[in-house]
Amino acid sequence: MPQITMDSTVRELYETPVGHDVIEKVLLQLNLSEKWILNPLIGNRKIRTLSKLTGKQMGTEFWQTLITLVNSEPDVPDDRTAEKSTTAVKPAWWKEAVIYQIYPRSFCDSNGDGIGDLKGILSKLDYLQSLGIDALWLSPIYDSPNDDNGYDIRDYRKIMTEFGTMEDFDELLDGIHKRGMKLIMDLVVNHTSDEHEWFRKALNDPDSGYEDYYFFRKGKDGKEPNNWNSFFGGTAWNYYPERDLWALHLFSKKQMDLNWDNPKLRADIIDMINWWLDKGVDGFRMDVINYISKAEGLPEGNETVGKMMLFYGIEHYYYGPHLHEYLHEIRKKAFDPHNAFSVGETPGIGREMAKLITGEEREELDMVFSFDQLETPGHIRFDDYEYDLNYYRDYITDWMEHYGSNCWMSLFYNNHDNPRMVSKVRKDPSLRQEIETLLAVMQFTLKGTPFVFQGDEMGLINYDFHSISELSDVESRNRYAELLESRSEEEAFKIIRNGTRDHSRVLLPWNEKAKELPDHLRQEADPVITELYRKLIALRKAHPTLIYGDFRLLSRRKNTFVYERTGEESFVIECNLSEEPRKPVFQGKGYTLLMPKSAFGVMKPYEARIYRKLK
Ligand code: TEU
Ligand code: CA
Repeated sequence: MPQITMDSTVRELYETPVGHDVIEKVLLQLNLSEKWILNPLIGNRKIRTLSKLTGKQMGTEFWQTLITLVNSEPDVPDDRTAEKSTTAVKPAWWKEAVIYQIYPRSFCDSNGDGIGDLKGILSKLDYLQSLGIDALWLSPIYDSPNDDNGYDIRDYRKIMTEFGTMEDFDELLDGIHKRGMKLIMDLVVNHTSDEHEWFRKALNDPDSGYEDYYFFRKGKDGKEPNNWNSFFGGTAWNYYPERDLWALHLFSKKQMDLNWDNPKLRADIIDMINWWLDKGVDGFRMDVINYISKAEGLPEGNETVGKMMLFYGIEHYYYGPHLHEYLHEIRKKAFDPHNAFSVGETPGIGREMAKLITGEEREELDMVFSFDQLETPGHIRFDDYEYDLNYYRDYITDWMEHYGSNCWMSLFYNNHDNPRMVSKVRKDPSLRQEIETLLAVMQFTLKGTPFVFQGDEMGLINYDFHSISELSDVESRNRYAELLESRSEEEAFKIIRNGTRDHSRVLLPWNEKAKELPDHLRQEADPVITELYRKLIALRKAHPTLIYGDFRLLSRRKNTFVYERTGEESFVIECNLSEEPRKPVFQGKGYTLLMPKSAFGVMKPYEARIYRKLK
């Protein structure tokens, strides 16, 4: 790939994988469309000229920082998009599967202590199997002091006491496999708990050999080694006076980043992964896996990038210099020998970078979660706004059309880090069922693997939290404390309530203890939505065209999303993306309407129709 310089044009920058994704991210932040770059007036300008034009606001360093990041990636994706390649999609179980994410702490409590546990999950395996679920992804169940609900691991080979024992785990794994399902564990190896043995040894004994498992650094003029800040507020550095050293933590003060440049650390991690795979685990979801390689010397974060992304230094660790090398190493030394599945959580990674991580010829990860579909342009999770589904249509169509046959998408709206999409689309729950039906129809008929988050199939919505005391999430509590420096309690709480991760973490309704919660924290499971999920999952399984079939957009008129899936069969799906009834675009001639039964004429608010071509 040609090196980009200040004399390259914006268009040349945009044609590089990292350049494409970064510019897309900037346009997203600034709520500008791609036309801006494609317009020759901008596209043909030299970067040097643009840096002069934007000098004051963005500073010349910004462009140099960007060029360094772009040139750090020598490869370009092997582009197997429809127009460039006829290679068929290689079949795989995880492409045909429907995966269900469980957040153990709030899923099912078997012993009445109000905390979900492994025996609780075991008791719900028949329910999950009857839904048509093929694999379970468990958020962390390892020994942890729970500063971040298990994403701060103290011992990778021990089950968290509150969740049960290793015997409970073995019984659960056996129960899952006996029902022909698979188990995906959560791999949290960007950081460990500060109570992990490695960190304690590193801190207490400089000659333990574990200091270099982390990022211990001398301060600068008595201050932090650099200006990086934490995702959970404040600086990303802890100071340890007993050693007169600082240590890096991109997340909470008790989640210490691991130094993946240390080959001994990588060997220990790979041993641990193989230990679980030898036990029969079928794969891993890999937590913030794109952050594991940090730029040499942990350089200062660029001011403009920090302001724009709210996180200083992110350009030095979200797509680091050795990321591909380390992902390839894990693949070769752990996943391939066990034919294990891998999906990476990769916040900030765009479409082209995702291809370089998941292209099957790259031998790195099978899939990634990209998160740009979760908020509409110019918004963040804590903003008070309603999600415009026209953006989701354009986002998903872009990936459907450009994410080649050698890559495979993950399809999800919810997880344990976000409020529920149905409530983002419309706060007032009066059309809840219609919106949930629309979201499910798209999730199970678009091309990719659906990830259902616990409660999606129950029709759950966001919670009307009344006060900060009802929230336990470390990110929400830290952010609330920060907001109080400049706002009233009421204002601060309103902002936190918009985006708190606790919306997706309340004890599920089938738990006895959930019935003791105050009314505003209780919801009932909706059997209509559960039956809908059962039907859609069965439909997808019965028709391989809905899995491997080609995708083609038929209409993207305002508030309209019509697409077809073709292969052995042909399906057309028409979606009304708004609460305004409207005439259908697709007439359905020569097709039979599968869902909803008896729908015809004007489409109701958020209505979605599935047609199958008659033989
Ligand atoms: O999340 C990583 C991540 O970047 C975010 O989604 C994050 O939760 C938050 O939105 C920061 O802005 C993963 C896990 O999914 C999350 O639960 C953990 O808290 C985090 O990593 C640290 O392990
Ligand atoms: Ca329990």
